[in-house]
Amino acid sequence: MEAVVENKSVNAPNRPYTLERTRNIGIAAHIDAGKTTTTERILFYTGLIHKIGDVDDGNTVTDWMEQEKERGITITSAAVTCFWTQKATKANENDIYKAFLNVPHRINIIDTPGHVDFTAEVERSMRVLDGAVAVFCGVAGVQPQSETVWRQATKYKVPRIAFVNKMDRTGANFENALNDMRKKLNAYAFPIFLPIGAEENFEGVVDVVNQKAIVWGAGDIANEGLNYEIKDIPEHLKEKAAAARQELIDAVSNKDDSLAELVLEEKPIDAPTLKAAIRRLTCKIELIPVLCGSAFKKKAVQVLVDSVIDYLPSPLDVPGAEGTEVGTDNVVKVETSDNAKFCSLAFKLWTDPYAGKLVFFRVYSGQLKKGDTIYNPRTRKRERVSRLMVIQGSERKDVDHAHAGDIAALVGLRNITTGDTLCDEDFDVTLEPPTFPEPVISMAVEPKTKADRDKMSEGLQRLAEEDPTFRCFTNEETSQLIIAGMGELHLEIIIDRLKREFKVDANTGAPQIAYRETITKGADGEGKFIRQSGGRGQYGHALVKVAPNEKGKGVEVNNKIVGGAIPKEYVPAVIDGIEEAIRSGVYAGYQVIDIKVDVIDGSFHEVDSNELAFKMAGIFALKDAFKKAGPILLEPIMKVEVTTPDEYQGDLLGDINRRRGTIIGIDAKGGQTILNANVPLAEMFGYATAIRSLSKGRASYSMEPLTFEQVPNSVLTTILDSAKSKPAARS
Ligand SMILES: Nc1nc2c(ncn2[C@@H]2O[C@H](COP(=O)(O)OP(=O)(O)OP(=O)(O)O)[C@@H](O)[C@H]2O)c(=O)[nH]1
Ligand SMILES: [Mg+2]
Repeated sequence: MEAVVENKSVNAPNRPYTLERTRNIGIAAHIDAGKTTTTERILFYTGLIHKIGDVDDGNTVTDWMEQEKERGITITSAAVTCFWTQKATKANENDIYKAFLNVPHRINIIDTPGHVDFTAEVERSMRVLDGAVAVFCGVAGVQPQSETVWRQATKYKVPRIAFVNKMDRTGANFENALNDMRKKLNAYAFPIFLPIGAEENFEGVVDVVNQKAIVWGAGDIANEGLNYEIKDIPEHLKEKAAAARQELIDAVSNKDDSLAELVLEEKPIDAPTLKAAIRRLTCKIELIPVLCGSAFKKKAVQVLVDSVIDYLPSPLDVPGAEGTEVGTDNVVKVETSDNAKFCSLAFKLWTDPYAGKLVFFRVYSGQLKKGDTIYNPRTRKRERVSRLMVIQGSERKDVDHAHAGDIAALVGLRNITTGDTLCDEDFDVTLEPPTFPEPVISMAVEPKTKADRDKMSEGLQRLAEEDPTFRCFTNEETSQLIIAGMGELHLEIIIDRLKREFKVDANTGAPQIAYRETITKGADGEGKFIRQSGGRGQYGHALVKVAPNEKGKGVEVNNKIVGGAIPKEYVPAVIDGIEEAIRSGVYAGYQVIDIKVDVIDGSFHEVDSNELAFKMAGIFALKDAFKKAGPILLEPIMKVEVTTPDEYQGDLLGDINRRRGTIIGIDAKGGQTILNANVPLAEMFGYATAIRSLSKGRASYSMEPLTFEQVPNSVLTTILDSAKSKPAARS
């Protein structure tokens, strides 16, 4: 057994599980790959729950929302804490080397949704995790959303292991899934477990490192997968297993010098040496160990948890967080240690039916005690922490302490939004918040009874606080409430939550495209709001400079006034005006994105100046500059993947062309043709019906938001005209 060296200088004496013995992991995958089922099994084997639930019965721990239970899909990510000790209790289990045998570990797991409409949940989870289990369907292999979550994990530098699930399903093929990973994800992926049998004969796995078989027995699920046996590798797999071990050693020694040395000296490689080298590479994201199993049939989940401990990093095995000193560009290292100043990131807000408002946060350094005061550099406000909590299985458990590397929840704090840094007041840094995509679809909503209007806007406001990809606002011209989100399902769930949690029934309009406006060059603009005709007048005057901001960087408004051209007390009013104009759009009434605005000059009048006049001046100045800055309209572009029998390929391609689509690739897989294309969302309404009739119901498709691109001139006029006649559609 590898000794767990626990570093006293970073671990406080009172923490129950040291940093070395902590794993923060996410489970991420395409929709329906089996993330929630896998998580549920993990919670059962780790002893956190005593009865296994199933997604299809609507009784799993992590899919606890009513909408999740009813639909059998995950909507919101759930963070749960569990505990695992690698054991050798079965006969011959000592033949299997486990790197941390008998050492108790704490695992924080975040089960994420796979549906594209809830991609923000994956984004925020990846931001705070140290490692991930990427789950793949053994039949379908790498699916479109698997690529997306893989990209998200890469973006946040998250080490991962791959779990090829559903090995019991008809058509399951481990090799295909592995090749898919190598080809489509460019993954340096190598099996550390091989399947024994497949489909209804899937029995268990070959442990490649230890060259042993672990078998759950065909069809035997009555024991909830608790009984397994350690056996010799079956005769027919011996050669394959030995080859896999050799391939693994070659792959690892290609990248790991110390293993390469042993190979060169032709020394035998024992399991501890090999495991340690695999762990080093996995933590550096240079290798993806691949496992397989069937979560549903309760096979090979224990080896998955053992592998999480063996290979995925503790908070100390990944580079420490970095923050920016407030008000400067100075990068500050945040030391992963209980003994450093407190610094954490709030990554999720959630109104819990039992506990009230929860703020989930990840501690990067220092410790937090009940009764401590935390500081929020964004608002420059302090708040006292009266309650701390962790979620264990379905229980909410009060705790007194949170340490470096922990994920926990604060209860009852108010002025916090997703992505806020919470820290010690004398450690004034901000951590990089997760970034979220822009909503692509919008619709008008109104309460069924007029009296509910206030209740409805309050409910929508609350839901928008929790979900950074959901927006709601009032259209200034029509006074209609508009909601915007990542897809029709996303908005449907919002309306449903409004009804159940806020008791407001709503009527909705047809979904509309959430176009955006931006500019292509820099320009200056001037705004004056001057009324001086007897009596007390109005005087506001501002000059601004606008410039395009980097794609995805959003809106930045800065005050660059020098020498009091606009008195300090009126600058916020100017900025307020600018922000209002940005929200309601200039060119065609759609929200403006990716723009930098500097307030550079202006003038004032001793008597007639006031806040309102300066706000109006801000609005006018922004509009003036924007019009001169080469404004363009942007539309959401979707990544579309169509799977079809060969014979319909021609018709489907023609149809995509008519929808202004660009074909990215045409591949063959398992006797089907896969078409990949980028298509404007505006052209995708009604696609489900079209594809059905073009392929006699045999083709299927999935799509997800990819980016925003300029609307071509050929369709611009139509959009501008309809925006004028239907202001409610704008967002
Ligand atoms: N045959 C088989 N079915 C499985 C397996 N794992 C999960 N399923 C089934 O696949 C369906 C989806 O499972 P979930 O666990 O909800 O999948 P998920 O990845 O959490 O789905 P989302 O959260 O909605 O993205 C359910 O009907 C499960 O019973 C497996 O190993 N074998
Ligand atoms: Mg799920």
